[in-house]
Amino acid sequence: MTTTLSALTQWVDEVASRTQSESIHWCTGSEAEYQQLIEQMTADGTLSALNQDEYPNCYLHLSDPTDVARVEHLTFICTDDQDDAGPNNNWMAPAEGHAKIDALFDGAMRGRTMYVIPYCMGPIDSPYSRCGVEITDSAYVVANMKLMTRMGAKALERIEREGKFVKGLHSTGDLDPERRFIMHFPAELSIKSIGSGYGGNALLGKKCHALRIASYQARTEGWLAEHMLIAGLESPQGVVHYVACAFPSACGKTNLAMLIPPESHSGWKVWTLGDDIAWLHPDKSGKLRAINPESGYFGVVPGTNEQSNKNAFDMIKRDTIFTNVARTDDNQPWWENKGVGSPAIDWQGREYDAANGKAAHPNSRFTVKATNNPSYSKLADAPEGVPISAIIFGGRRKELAPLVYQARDWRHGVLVGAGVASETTAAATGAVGVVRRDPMAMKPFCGYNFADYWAHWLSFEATAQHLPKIFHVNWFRQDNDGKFLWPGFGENLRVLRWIIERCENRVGATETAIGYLPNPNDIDTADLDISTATMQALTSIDVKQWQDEMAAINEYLESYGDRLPEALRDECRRISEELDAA
Ligand code: GTP
Ligand code: SPV
Ligand code: MN
Repeated sequence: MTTTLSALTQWVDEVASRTQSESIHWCTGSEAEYQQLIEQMTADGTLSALNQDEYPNCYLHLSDPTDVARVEHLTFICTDDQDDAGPNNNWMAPAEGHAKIDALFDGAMRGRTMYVIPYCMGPIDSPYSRCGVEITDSAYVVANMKLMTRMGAKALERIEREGKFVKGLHSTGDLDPERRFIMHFPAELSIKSIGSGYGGNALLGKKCHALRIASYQARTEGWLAEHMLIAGLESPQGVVHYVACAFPSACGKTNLAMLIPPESHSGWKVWTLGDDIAWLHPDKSGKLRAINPESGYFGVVPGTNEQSNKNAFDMIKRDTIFTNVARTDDNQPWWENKGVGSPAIDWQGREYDAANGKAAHPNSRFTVKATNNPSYSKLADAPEGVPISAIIFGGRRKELAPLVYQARDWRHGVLVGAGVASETTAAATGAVGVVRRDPMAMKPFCGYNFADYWAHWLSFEATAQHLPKIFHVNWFRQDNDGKFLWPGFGENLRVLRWIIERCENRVGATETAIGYLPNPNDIDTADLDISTATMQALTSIDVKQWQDEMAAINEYLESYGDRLPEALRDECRRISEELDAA
């Protein structure tokens, strides 16, 4: 396989000559190709087969121990003007970025095969989809891209037809963290990444293309590329509402996207459209429609068990690539809170010893295609996407943020999104558990200045008449002993029900300075073991704490200077004044 598109041939030739790759493999995306790659990787030690009786077609990859998560400090947006990247991004001038990373690509693929992966983000026949080509020297990346994207011949056909594609160049390099960079050149629709084999750094269709480059494109084209799950919530009456939820990394998107209703909620059903990324477009009727650009899940493994997420637990029993989990003595994958089995070998391939810390890396991941999910919605393949009733922001806040509240209107909702803060997780290298601002859960993923991004969000008020209602949730409030106040997981459906009822104007609410909160009895907890006092704490606000929070949000927003939209400044002031009056 080669291509009729000269721009692509030219680029492939250029890369081959710079990197000195030994051979070129054009990926077709066929099952046979996938199996051949798996065989090759089990032969060379990149993968090892797991217990094939219990986990058919499942494999384990143990990464370099210094290469286990996203590296935000090594991720750059290269725009001519630094202000276009904004205070939310690391910046380098494009010429400097190219020079720096090209030097690392010189000869980087000597003795290695260079894989050319044409891929399509989104249903292959959707006008909302966008294509790219990733060149990589990692067979592990190819196999993951096969599960995560629509990859191969069909994508190449579309690319040849359109003549336009995002260029992603990747090499694992020597895995030295000192020679690791992930650079984005939005104006050139190009990405260059070297020195890491880890998901978000190496599967360039995902965060690099579908969020950073796509958000930049979306701004000029009038849509939104967001770090959101998409799920359909079906009532016992058969009415389905689609929601899109933006929670920061490792804050519960995968879990919510495949939620199993509690026993008391028979007749309810949750359908998964996506667990990480949503592309939202205003349609002719003034609604926002969402597609999931991905076709697989790259999900957090630890914590996945029969109780917390049975759909995921079952889904990853076959056809799955595990990265950095532990193994039992009969070669089954194992992780913290799996609920069954015990570790024999840890994620670094050592005999398990509790003194060495956790058996599975806290950011160990599974890769599996979406169609293996028991709650998979066929509409994930619909070219026109699904209409969104509610946008739900959230984060990990052990204090302050109530279980749920609703923004007064779109403009207020944009402020709620811009003010999101969350405790950091193991999804990125660095300290865990530190509260930081993560607007719209996009801090690591917005390809341009957040101030311009908020202005873009605000602009939808004028272009789409039937915008989704906007909410904020927090499953992570804790008591003084560090125990979660809310049971979470499947029980979150109770909160989603209130959200739907609000969308349908079927339930009242208490109006507060920060937005609408549920009335005490409007969240159904009849069969839950949770006290009235706890529910009271979860559905009320502490005015003093919120005054401080609004001051912190205001200070954060002001750090964006002149570009900050006046509307956000006004909203912030309005809420602070209402809190002062309360
Ligand atoms: P990325 O893939 O990194 O973008 O993350 P994600 O948002 O999809 O996170 P995921 O759903 O994988 O959740 C990560 C962690 O949050 C796991 O350890 C879960 O067990 C935990 N978690 C998810 N939902 C809940 C919840 O409702 N309550 C509590 N307490 N923990 C939750
Ligand atoms: C995240 O960190 O938000 C992820 C995992 O979804 S990764 O694709 O590695 O970025
Ligand atoms: Mn994510």
